[in-house]
Amino acid sequence: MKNQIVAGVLYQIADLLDLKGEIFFKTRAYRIAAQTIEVLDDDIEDLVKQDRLKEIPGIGEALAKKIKELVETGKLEYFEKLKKEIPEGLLKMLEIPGLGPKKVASIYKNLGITTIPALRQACKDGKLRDLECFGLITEQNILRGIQMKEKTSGRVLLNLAYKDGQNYFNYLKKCDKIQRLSLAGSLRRYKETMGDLDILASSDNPEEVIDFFIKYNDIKQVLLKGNTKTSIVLNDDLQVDLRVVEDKSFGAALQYLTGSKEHNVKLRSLAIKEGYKLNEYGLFDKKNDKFVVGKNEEEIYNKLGLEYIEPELRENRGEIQAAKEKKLPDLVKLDDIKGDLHVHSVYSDGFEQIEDIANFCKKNGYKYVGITDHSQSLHIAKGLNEDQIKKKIKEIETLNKNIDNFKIFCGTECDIKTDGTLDYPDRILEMFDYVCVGIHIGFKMDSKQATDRYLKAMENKHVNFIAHPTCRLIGHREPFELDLEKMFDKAKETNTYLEINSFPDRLDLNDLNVKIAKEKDVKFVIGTDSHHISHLAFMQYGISTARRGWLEKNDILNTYSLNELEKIFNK
Ligand code: DGT
Ligand code: CA
Ligand code: CA
Repeated sequence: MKNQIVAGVLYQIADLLDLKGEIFFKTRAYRIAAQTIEVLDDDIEDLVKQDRLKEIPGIGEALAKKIKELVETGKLEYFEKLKKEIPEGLLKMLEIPGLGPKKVASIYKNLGITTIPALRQACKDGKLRDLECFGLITEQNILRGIQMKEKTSGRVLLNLAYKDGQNYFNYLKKCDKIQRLSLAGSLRRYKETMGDLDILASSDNPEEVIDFFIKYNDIKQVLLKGNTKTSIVLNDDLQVDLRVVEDKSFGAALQYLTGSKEHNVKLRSLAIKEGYKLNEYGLFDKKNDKFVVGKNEEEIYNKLGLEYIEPELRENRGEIQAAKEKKLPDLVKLDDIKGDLHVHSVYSDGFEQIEDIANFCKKNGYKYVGITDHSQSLHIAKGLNEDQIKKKIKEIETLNKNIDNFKIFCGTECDIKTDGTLDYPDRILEMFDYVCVGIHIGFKMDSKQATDRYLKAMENKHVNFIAHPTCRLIGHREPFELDLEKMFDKAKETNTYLEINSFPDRLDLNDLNVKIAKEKDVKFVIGTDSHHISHLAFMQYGISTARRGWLEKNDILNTYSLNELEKIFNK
């Protein structure tokens, strides 16, 4: 059984418990275990076989027993029982952004509603506004949430698609009939969500390649099997399309299949202007249909008078013009990152000791790490009071004495209160090496309130960067409607960096906003917001967002050397 299936069951248990009105900590334990298992490198089946489940942080006796039952029998009695208690449609209703378990339970209890269409109708008929704790605004928000869910549903987050894509790719590499192989489509462009995966292969024996492709062991259904194309659905419901072409067309096909559609349309019209015809088989002379180039993408771009354009830039956001003028950015790379400045430890709601985090970071080539635990008012996340901060600073000082060529910074992720003041007074903020601030409660604000809250926070001279600025959760919570123009101007004026949060359901700021902010000369931090060591690898998704936002190395604080960074923090 796949890690993702086990994680899926745990998520559903958490939702069901929420609907039953169980306490926060019980449901949270299931969610955290699910998050951890989802990104685990180890196969959950192996861990069960080797009796090693309890090595996973956050998994105790009771949870280990349930996972074991689920993996060994394919079923979990506890889950089945819960599902019988609660109508299935309520779980679907929980997926509506802005609708929590308390409200869903109340809608069910008072109105007997168990499906989204019935809920939509009830909102339109004005039946919800009279329930306790509801109102006209809630009704409108729910309608908007339903719309949003319809917009994103069926799309898969980058990290999960990436894992599926890599696994399939590694399997296909073993096919000796394949000459060249590449991921394509939105995954090669590292979009934040995928509709489906696209893979391209070149071969003289396309049918044998397709036979090999559909023998993959994670397939639920074969949708289509042609001579040079096939589509399947994986067990986790993600569709994968394979296209097989002759090797001389590999570059042209890769260019076509990588997209985006908008980029391709623009490129094709440029080709026509230049006297060519471009399609997935190659670049052809318009007059006599003679094949010009097609083996590599570079040749095609170059023939059209362009520099090679990295896949992440191919969204028709000015990249073709920039390629013509040789003004494409020199995109930042994962290797440029020298450390992570947004990491939680056991001091607040993270899972590991600072020492373990630091050793892991150092082993993986980082030069520094910043531990940013939550601030005092965030009780649910075990925010730190003054005594705990002092203890943490001491501990970090001691650790730093015993570790060479590496530095641990003591930071904080300080909450910004509703009035824009910070959760610690200046006297305490001064104790940290640096300060990151973010909004974690009090989300109900109009555009002006939200913007003002940030503008005020940025006025505080201790603030170095803003975490996950729009607070969106992809598919679950809409971003704040900020006046970004004002935000970016203030960030520039106060020298406040903005975070690209790498958590796959955040990616916040997103690619578009990053590009706009960069045009205003704003600088960035790429943080992972890790609560577990396995989350540190999310850095790659922050990097892909940065690349999609046209960022170069120098735009990003945590590409700086330890020396340079210390200078900036000491200013
Ligand atoms: P997705 O799957 O929604 O996340 O996004 P993509 O970009 O992977 O789109 P997909 O899978 O429908 O198609 C893969 C690529 O094929 C796309 O990026 C560009 C190319 N393509 C698909 N349809 C068209 C089209 O109608 N015109 C052109 N020029 N290219 C297309
Ligand atoms: Ca696709
Ligand atoms: Ca496709």
